[in-house]
Amino acid sequence: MTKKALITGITGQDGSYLAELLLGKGYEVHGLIRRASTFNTSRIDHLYQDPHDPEAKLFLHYGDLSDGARLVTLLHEIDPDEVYNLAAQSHVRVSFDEPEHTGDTTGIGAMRLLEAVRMAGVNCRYYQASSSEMFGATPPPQNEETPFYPRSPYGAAKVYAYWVTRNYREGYGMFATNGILFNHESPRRGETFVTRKVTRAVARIQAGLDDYVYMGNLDAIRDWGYAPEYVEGMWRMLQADEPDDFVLATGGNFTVRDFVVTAFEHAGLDWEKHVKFDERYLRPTEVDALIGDASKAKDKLGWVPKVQTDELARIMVDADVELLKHEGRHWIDRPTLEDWPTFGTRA
Ligand code: NAP
Ligand code: G4F
Repeated sequence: MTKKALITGITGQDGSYLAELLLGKGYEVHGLIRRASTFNTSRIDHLYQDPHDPEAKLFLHYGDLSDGARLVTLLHEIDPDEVYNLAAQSHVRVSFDEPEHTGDTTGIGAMRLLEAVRMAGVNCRYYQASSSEMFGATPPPQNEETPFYPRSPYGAAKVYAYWVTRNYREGYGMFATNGILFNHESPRRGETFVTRKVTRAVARIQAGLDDYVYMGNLDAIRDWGYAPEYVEGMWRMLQADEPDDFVLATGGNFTVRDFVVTAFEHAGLDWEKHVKFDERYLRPTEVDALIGDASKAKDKLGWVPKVQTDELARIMVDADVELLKHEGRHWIDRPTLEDWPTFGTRA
């Protein structure tokens, strides 16, 4: 029988790759999308299927993690076998500007969805998109046993979502799993996360559209992997015999500066001529170092990432150079992040 999956956050980076993966495996995929004044489906437009086609396998539904009643109705109607909760206000810097909204969607939103599963009486497996940001100030290497010490409203909200997921597992016997994912990127990464900001800037500078990119803390260490591999790990977690919690990471150790150097060198550019410091990108509290130990996922799920951070940087630069060629006029007309005025902070 065809399996059904519901993905919240289907319009985001991970949601789009996960939808692709599940459609490829023959799933019927349902995605939760927010109503917006402009279309927000650009990452999944290539997956479009005519809903009147009897063979159609991808369906989108309006909804929001802030609207619990809507979630109950949808779960009742869809009756999914697997639910992937990927929706969140996912930007750490922005969470300092919007702490209440971040807590409401990234934290309490997970509880609303779990409670909706329970209230709708659906027998499904649940995946929670937990984050290495929960480790925050606890030094690396970090694994499933590492204590949490979140350093942002986002990290704190994810800790709440993590524990409520465990609580529904232990309290109601739900198959509810936390994937504790370290940073993962791709050409579909949002343009204000640091990797994409850098690779997009490299493409623009190489094309002569910009001279500089302005950045914050270059000393932070991150463990950056390749998003398509990580969504495959999410799926593996829900195929396991038992619900559990798993770290996904490469174990790599790259500073933001290392990523910058790799990306600029790949395009034949000297980064020191083009990267400037802007203190508005600094955060009130920083997470200095995240380096994951994914041994448990390797042992129990057979999950092993292949793409390391240097290759990832090159993949993303190549993709942004190509994008600029094909969407040249759009990129030229579109303001860069630095063009927009802000009060005090920048994302
Ligand atoms: P992303 O690109 O920012 O996508 C976030 C998705 O959530 C978008 O589809 C967004 O919809 C949706 N969303 C936001 N608020 C919502 C709400 N109130 N109700 C319903 N949908 C809402 O994030 P991502 O990188 O794909 O990450 C996926 C998940 O993994 C997130 O929960 C993130 O916090 C977590 N995570 C990510 C990483 C990483 O490195 N990428 C690492 C660890 C954990 P719109 O398109 O309408 O904005
Ligand atoms: O790319 P970032 O904004 O990602 P961050 O804060 O690590 O969060 C991402 O990964 C988490 C997993 O660990 C996810 F849960 C979360 O949803 C998100 O996907 O920043 C990475 C580092 C930070 O240390 C930041 O201070 O880059 C530093 N940085 C330096 N200059 C910058 C900039 N970050 C951004 N966004 N923009 C800059 O100009």
